[in-house]
Amino acid sequence: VEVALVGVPTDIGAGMRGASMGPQALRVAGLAAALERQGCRILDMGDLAGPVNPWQPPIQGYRHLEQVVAWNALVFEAVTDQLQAGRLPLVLGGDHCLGVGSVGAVARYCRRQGRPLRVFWLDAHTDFNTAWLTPSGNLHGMPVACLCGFGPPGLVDLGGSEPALRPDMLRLIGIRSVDAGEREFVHEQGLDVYDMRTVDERGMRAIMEDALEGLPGDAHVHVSFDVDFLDPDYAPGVGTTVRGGPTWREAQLCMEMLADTGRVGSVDIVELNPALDVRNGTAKVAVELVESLFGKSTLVRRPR
Ligand code: DIR
Ligand code: MN
Ligand code: MN
Ligand code: MN
Repeated sequence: VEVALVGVPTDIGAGMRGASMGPQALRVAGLAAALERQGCRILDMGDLAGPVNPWQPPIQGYRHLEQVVAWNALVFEAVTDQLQAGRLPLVLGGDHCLGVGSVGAVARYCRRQGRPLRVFWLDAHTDFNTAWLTPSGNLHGMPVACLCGFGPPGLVDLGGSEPALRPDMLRLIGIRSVDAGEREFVHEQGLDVYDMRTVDERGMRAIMEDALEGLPGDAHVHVSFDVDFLDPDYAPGVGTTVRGGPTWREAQLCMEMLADTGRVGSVDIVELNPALDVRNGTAKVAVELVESLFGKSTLVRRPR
């Protein structure tokens, strides 16, 4: 595979500065070399250049909406370009608001190709807030809602008039922080959420088998990996840590099972905040997980 690294150095959608340094931290942690070891050809497209962070309070439920729209328009275009060139876009965030442009581009591409799409949203949070539900106004808490058609003009219509995703195309894994109003809305919309209680009760293997069930042979799998998915013991370098997340081993299994599908066609790595990290350790963990997502395994394995 040809993998295109697309740097999106933004913290425009977050409540804290620093995720804008994520793309460089991932490069410094050896992302390209790690993927080359898995047989990928790497094209580093460099970083997109969007508006600076004006660091303003929210207006009518949204912080920095104008800038978030501008960044996502750039992301949408860049990801579309890479898909059309036959490459696998690996988006280096940046905060999770960029998921609107990234997944939006993938969804339109799949729709036009007539290919089924399944999106794995690995996160501590459901990211299903809206202007009226959000406790923070931060748009990195809203991308899943935007992709499902609930959000402001400029984001919900990036890829056309219909919503990018139907809830049945999504699998949310590792969830353990859902805001009060968001909780009701997640239930009402019927999102397929594997929260940490479910992971505890059934184990990562069983919940991933469930989440992968019925995946069509020609499906495109998108993985949107919010680094706060991981337990903060393993990944302290994120702005919104929530304890009780997957261990390094559990996360590895999750990535390995996604790799085993052979269907991964696009990936985001988001919310890495080097300003909060220790010796770039969280970026290194993210690279170790992405290696597994691209097929690293200890043994030569026979198909089961
Ligand atoms: C919280 C935090 N639910 C919010 N969301 C985060 O502000 O909407 N998502 N951190 O990744
Ligand atoms: Mn997120
Ligand atoms: Mn999160
Ligand atoms: Mn199920």
